[in-house]
Amino acid sequence: MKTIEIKGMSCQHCVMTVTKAISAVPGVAKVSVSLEKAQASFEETSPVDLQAVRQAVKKAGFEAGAEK
Ligand SMILES: [Cu+2]
Repeated sequence: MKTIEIKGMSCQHCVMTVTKAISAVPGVAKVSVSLEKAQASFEETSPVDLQAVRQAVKKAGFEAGAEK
């Protein structure tokens, strides 16, 4: 499982948006986003390009920080 920091989320709607965005990245499964911890965790069914995850988060209007 991988976990990355997500900046800019303020409500459950943001959580939904980030969850959807990360879920669409190839190889990603079981996305779990925490508003309190400001992070997103996911499983990999195949190696995931973290840059693609960051890009997807950015496109959705948020910022992905460091991997935890
Ligand atoms: Cu929100």
